[in-house]
Amino acid sequence: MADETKKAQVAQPGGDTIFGKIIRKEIPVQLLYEDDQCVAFPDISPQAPTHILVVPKKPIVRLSEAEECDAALLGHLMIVAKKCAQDAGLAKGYRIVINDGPDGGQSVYHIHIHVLGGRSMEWPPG
Ligand code: DGP
Repeated sequence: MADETKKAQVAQPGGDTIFGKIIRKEIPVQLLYEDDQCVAFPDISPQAPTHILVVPKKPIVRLSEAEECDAALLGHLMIVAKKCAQDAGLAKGYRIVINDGPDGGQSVYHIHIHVLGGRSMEWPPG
């Protein structure tokens, strides 16, 4: 089951991902935030007591493929991530993560920000 889920998450080049289906409301999630540019919802496999994903509606594949014209959108995602952390009560702090590519541990090829909190984070990350 876990393997099947993992396979389903990995988009073909230029293809759709599970996040595209979530954005189009083809797959129900608990939406924590939505505007014209992005959505936020809990991660299905939380790595901390609070684990939220902030996903742009524009399907940028990965951070390394983002362009100058995406700068405002990427900044907006950070502000939304901050708001989500505040709404989740993460007053003691939190961690923001963007995984990029195979070595970065990216499994869904539609760029997203992880907001992790509710416990003390370690450094360096694994
Ligand atoms: P990354 O490995 O950085 O690409 O993160 C992808 C995250 O997406 C991973 O933590 C699990 C999460 N995820 C995958 N599929 C789903 C899903 O269908 N629903 C939700 N809520 N999260 C998902």
